[in-house]
Amino acid sequence: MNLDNATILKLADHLETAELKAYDVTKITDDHPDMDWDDAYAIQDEIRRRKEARGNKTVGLKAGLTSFAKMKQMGVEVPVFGFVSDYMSCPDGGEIKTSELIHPKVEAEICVVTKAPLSGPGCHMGAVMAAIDFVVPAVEIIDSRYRDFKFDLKSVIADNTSASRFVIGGRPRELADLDLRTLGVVMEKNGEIVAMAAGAAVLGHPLAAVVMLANHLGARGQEIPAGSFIMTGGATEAIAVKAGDNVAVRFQDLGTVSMRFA
Ligand code: 0L1
Ligand code: MG
Repeated sequence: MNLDNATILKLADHLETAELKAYDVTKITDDHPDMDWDDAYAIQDEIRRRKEARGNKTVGLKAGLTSFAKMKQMGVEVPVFGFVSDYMSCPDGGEIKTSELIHPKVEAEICVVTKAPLSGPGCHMGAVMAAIDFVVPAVEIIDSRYRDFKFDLKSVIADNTSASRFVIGGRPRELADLDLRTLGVVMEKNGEIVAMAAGAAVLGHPLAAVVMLANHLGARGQEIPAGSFIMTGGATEAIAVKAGDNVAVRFQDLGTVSMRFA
């Protein structure tokens, strides 16, 4: 690590305050060009610690930048990992207040809930398949705290991978009843199709994101606990939304997730 503890704490406060008060900031590597991957995750861990100390529960884990469309959109080549908190969860068909956000975008995500712990290194698709309790669709609302979504990978990891809100909807299904690679996703905004994809757009198979997450945590002495909700990453590019927009995402075999932005 290249940053001292005081700087980690200061940057966590800087980014989390921007999130909670909904204002944007410049990317933190501008002032800290030597910061490394461990520094970036240490800042994210400190943001998580602050939320939990305040009474917010961590209710899920997320992989981001897992689709070829998102990697291209963001000009990066490796996924990132973050978490979601209880207050980020919004009801299916409900309203999301844009006044609490900076510049939200929506992503269609195939998600899973586990029934057994998963640990790396050495985690593989078979272990992940055996550990899945059910598959469920969700929409993630990302909201980078960085001005104009301009960041590099370390800055975005520190910013908890732009996590902001999420909506779980549709219906849970057993993994054995689905082919996650060919599962189609159609995103509509105000009744018009704005993006579409199949599950294979996420790293060739959405569960590959769970394998990577388990191995990422394993390298840090952590595991995915049983009962974890995991978002595997947007299958399509992220679509910008504003007050007045209605979004519906139709997932083949999993149902529809919808929300309106006020
Ligand atoms: O969930 C995501 O894919 C977000 C990753 C962070 C980059 C972004 O804000 O698009
Ligand atoms: Mg996402």
